[in-house]
Amino acid sequence: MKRLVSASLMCADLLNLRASLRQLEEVGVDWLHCDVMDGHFVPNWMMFPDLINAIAGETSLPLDIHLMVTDALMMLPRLKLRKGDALTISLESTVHAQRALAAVREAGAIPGLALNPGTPLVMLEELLPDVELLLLMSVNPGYAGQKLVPQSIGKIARARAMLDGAGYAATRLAVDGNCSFDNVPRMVAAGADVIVAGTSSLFMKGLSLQEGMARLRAAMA
Ligand code: S6P
Ligand code: MG
Repeated sequence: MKRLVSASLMCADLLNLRASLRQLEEVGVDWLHCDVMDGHFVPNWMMFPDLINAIAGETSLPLDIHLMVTDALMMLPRLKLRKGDALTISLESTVHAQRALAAVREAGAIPGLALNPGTPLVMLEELLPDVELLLLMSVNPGYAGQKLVPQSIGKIARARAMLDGAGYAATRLAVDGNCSFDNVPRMVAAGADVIVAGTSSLFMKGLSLQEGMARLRAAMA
């Protein structure tokens, strides 16, 4: 499976988002990761539907929308999803996760499911047919710039084995949180194929996006 870089837009220059989008296209990121935070599920606030829809109108790159909100189903009709966009819900916030995943597929996007570091993989078992993108949080959601929860690497390997063993080899496995130049080789070796790139790599202080991207691709090779 081709390994993808999903650039975390909350780490880009938020006051110059249009210019950031152009630069991210130029350096060749694969997806644009849009974090949505509602101040309830996580103690922070980030992108809202109208902003995400405006971004979708401004780029042809697929959007990788990561909902960290208490009510994913309420938000779904407000998003103008395009074919190829991914919409990931947080399992811990969503009582009717199967319904939400089916609604995302029905809306024409790739249905994704995110698990917090403390959520065991067994919670995913009954949802496997409904998930095309599994996003493992390798930090507790809410902020950029946090340290890896160390047991995440083993969890990636167990998740990949679980997916493959159950006949879901085509399901993508994303990792989000402290995907640093040091951590990414271990994440990829464990079976991750989408790397969410934030302040630990692509947007590292003192590096240009070109340098960050080159180092990240090398770490993912
Ligand atoms: C965190 C959010 C992430 C961050 C990303 C930042 O709740 O879901 O997508 O933006 O993890 O990356 P880094 O390298 O600063 O940890
Ligand atoms: Mg995220």
